[in-house]
Amino acid sequence: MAKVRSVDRVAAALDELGLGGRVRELPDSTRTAAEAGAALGCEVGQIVKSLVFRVPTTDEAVLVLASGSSRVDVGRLAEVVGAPVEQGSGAFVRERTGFAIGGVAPVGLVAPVRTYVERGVLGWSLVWAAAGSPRTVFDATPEELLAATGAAVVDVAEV
Ligand code: 5CA
Repeated sequence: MAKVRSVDRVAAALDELGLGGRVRELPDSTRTAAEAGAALGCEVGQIVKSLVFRVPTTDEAVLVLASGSSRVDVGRLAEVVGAPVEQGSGAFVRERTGFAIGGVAPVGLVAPVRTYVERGVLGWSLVWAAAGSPRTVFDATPEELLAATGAAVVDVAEV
């Protein structure tokens, strides 16, 4: 497969989804939800974290799109998945998504990954997600994000 820059992969995926032109490159780091919120001047809850987990028994990857103000409870996620889960290593994240940590996007992955949306994301009219690098983001409504990813909404935040 030809090597395509990860930000270009995300932009192409968004174009195909009818969400073209949404990517914004920022002068400041958006590597973490807190940094992205500060760089965009929005609430940290509006930042969508794209968190990659691994199912040790099957080596499957699971992507959780979580509100920046939520923490994913791995016990609750394991119940949804039906098997124990652990946080994916940096190498695992890169292999399964084609993105480095800090720039993992919900679309434009190198291969399909089972994806869930944490319910807290639905509490905002507009959210921002990473677009393939630690300085790029794109905006979407939660409904657009759900349609783009085909993800189910799940209650996996720590309470
Ligand atoms: N660009 C922002 C959102 S716009 C972003 O990517 N945020 S994030 O939350 O999706 O990515 C940071 C996350 O990467 C952290 O919450 C953490 O779960 C994960 N992470 C950070 N360092 C490591 C590491 N060494 N190994 C595995 N996961 C890590």
